Amino acid sequence: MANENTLLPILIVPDPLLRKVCRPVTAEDMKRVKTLIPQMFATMYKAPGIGLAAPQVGALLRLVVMDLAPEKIPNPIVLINPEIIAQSDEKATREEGCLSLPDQYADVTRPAWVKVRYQDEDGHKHEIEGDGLLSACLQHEIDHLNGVLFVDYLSSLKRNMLLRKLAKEQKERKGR
Ligand code: K1U
Ligand code: ZN
Repeated sequence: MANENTLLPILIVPDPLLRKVCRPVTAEDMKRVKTLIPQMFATMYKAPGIGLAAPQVGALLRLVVMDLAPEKIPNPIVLINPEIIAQSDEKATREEGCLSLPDQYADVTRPAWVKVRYQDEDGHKHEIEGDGLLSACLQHEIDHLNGVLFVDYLSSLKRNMLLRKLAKEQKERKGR
């Protein structure tokens, strides 16, 4: 029987669902979304990860969960229909990983600071802004909602190397 602790399978590249543009969450989706949120947190904490977007678990909705300090004081954040409303011209480069590309990491350059508008589970609007890991994670997760993956920011040489390495490791994993 599924409950709030149910772990959802995380889709792995090249699953075509990871390349879809997700649709906005509407009032009619809220029952499903309220079931999905605790399951997404349980899945993210178990992985472990600091963010998870709904398409990574096969739900093509504009929904993200994040917790930047999962091992310290929990600070779970739910972002429904998030949108970047401002960003800096200044760029920052940091290493990113992705639960849909297990064990693959690369330096990604993005705007250093972003401001994001989103709704909570009660439909109230909020804004969150930040730089550093928060900025990278917000952008990474919102990218997922648009079918964009961090490898898309790499040169084709680096991207192909990383994707070939992932395919090889996944094949080995399945053969075990
Ligand atoms: O969306 C995802 O696939 C989750 C991803 C988020 C992310 C990581 C780094 C930069 C931007 C976005 C991850 O959580 S990968 C795992 C990870 O970074 C991590 C896991 C445990 C502790 C600390 C970090
Ligand atoms: Zn990711």
